Amino acid sequence: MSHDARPLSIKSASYIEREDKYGAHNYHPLPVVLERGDGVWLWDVDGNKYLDFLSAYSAVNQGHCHPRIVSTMIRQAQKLTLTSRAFHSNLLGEAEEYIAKLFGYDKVLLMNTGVEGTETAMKLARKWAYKVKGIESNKARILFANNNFHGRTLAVISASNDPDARNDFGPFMPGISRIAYNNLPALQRELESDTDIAAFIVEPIQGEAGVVVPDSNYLTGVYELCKKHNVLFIADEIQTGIGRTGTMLATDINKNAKPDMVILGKALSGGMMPVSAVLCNDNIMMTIKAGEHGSTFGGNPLACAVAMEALKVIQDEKLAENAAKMGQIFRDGLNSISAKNNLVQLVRGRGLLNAIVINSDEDSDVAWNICLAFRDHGLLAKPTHGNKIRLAPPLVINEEQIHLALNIIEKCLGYFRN
Ligand code: IF1
Repeated sequence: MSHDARPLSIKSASYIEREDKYGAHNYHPLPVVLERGDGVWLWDVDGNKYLDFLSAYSAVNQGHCHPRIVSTMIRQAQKLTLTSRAFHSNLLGEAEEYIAKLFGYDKVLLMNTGVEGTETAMKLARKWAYKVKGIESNKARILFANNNFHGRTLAVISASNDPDARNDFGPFMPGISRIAYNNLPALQRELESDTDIAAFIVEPIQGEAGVVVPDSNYLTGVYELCKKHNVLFIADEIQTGIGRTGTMLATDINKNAKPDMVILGKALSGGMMPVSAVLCNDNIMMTIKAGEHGSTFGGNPLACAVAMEALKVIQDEKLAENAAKMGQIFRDGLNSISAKNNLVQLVRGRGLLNAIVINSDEDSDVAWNICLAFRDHGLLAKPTHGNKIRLAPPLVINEEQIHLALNIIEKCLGYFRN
């Protein structure tokens, strides 16, 4: 069976043609042209309304255009947006104190995009390796997990094993190793055999790999092995953080396994603008001296105001708690759909970071066609790595909207039953 996807309207097609003609072809978007967002809802240029089940890859956890964050942004934008760090500003210290105390670290280094957060974490790890751990200069190695995603700069794709992320972008950065994810013996072997390892950078749940949730003891094991071998445990919470998985940070659920360093991004600004942050204690953060790292927009007053409000919204509206509750209802619903339709091979996730694995080859277009059917029934999602469909709505979603989404998902999967 299949679903005859709705043809593009002339209006939508004209927007897409313009992008094709004047823009780089570095994405393959689902054919839908959006122009308005509010909470869990998106509208396209033809007025069609959709439940957003991607949340800009977990950057709009607070919902699209949250009124408190929008008004904070407008107010600050009319006052002072950017000074550069050549001077102090009245908001930087306030934001740094708020964020550092909220997550329980001595200090924070504010940057812009998520990948700048990853790069900053790598530079801090190397500085710490040479200045504190005492690794020989230029010998420090950083460990990553297979099937990781930490961004798209040349240093960070040097850690990737995804051909699409790496092909024809070489040569790559040295000083990087990779091990199997969710495999403590592999980590132990690497740490025992290579004494030049500065850090292990890992996602608490692998997003791009298709929402891969590790065993419940994995991150605690990572913490213990890194502690034993004097290696920094760095958690990339850019996608899993800020309430997405049902706790403020995904690593919060592992008691007594607090990472040495945490990287935040995406929903740190509620989807308003790029804001990223690296959190760690003084023994690591103070290894970078004045003039050794930074960026024009890093820690700008507008970002400081927006980030503080975005974090207050998550707490005031108890969005992490809602993610845990709605996520459980959602997974229960997906599992009951899976029991009736063998097209859904697997349901996995935590909080409102979930995915279904479709019973098809990775290179088949079934998942894509299912997402086209979702679109035609008022829900937006996109496949990741072929046969997995990530389902991650804003954390403001309510139970009625969860059931609406489940009805759409069940109906559309029914068109493609094996
Ligand atoms: C794209 C997905 C991809 C991230 C983690 C760092 C970054 C990301 C765990 C970098 C960014 C985005 C990037 C976007 C699609 C999306 C993504 F995993 F979320 F689905 F690509 F894998 N760490 N993830 O998820 O943050 O520099 O983008 O602000 O590049 O297509 P960024």
